[in-house]
Amino acid sequence: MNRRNFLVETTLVSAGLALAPKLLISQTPASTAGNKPIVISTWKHGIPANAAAMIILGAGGSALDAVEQGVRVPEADPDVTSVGYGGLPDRDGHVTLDACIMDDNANCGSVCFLEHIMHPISVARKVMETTPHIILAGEGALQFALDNGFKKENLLTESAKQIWIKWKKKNLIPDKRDVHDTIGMLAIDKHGNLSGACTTSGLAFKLPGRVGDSPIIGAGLYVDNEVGAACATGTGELVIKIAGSFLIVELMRNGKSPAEACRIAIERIVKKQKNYKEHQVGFLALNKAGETGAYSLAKGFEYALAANGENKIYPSDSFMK
Ligand code: SD4
Repeated sequence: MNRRNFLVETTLVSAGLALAPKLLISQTPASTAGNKPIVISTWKHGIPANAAAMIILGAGGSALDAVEQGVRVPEADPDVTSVGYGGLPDRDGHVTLDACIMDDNANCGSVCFLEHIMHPISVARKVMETTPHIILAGEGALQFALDNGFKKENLLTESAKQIWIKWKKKNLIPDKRDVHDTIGMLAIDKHGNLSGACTTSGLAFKLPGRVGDSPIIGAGLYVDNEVGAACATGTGELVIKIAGSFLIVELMRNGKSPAEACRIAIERIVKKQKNYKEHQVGFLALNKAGETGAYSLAKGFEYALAANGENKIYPSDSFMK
């Protein structure tokens, strides 16, 4: 078994997904323009996350509350090995988390290199709402969380630990296309206001101290309530280099559709990054009119879209076919 298959298989089996029934995949979503509320999020774990967000939006709640509550679902799910509790650890066996949130007034909050806290997204929201700062990191972020009533917990599940031990023993170099699956979520509420959230345990087996794109405003997430919102998943280093989510929002400001904007951002990565074939990056976008779009570097990126009374998985178009 090559190292790519090893990682895929061990991750899937540990997540209980290998035997799970296949989710129905529709090819193209119907247009969502004008049909508020809408929630869009990355990967299959976006389905239960969207469902939680839609409960809030359906009751007339804000996009901000919806995205926070939505991404808390995979954060607390031990079977999701790329977000929060159950996330795969860094090289030394520590689960370190990155998250950020942004609202319709350009307020934002972020935490990075945070350990022991199940819901980094809610800590990021607290940073946004109760401090004059935007980003808190590491020990300082942990202390802030504890001071604000968050509980210190062990986030390394037995199965994530076993995957890490196996990885160490075989001395495998993780394939950069397999060790991600951040949840990024964008929502528009019934008033037409946009917000977004992004939360992850980052690249599995990363160097201790490494921070990815997910807590970086403009890279993993960006929201401009006049224009639209975007978020990212995949190799964070590539996303940071092009300020991916900000770039997509600016492209939409200049008239591109969400899908075109995501494609142009991926093409920018291809142009600038010689070894792009070794990576995966996926972008999602949602504009003020309620149109959505997605595009990825490699095949296999999927997203969950909840609108018009449905909540379904769709495959993203990709640069590498
Ligand atoms: C990162 N974008 O840290 C994230 C990776 C990811 O699950 O998708 N994580 O680079």
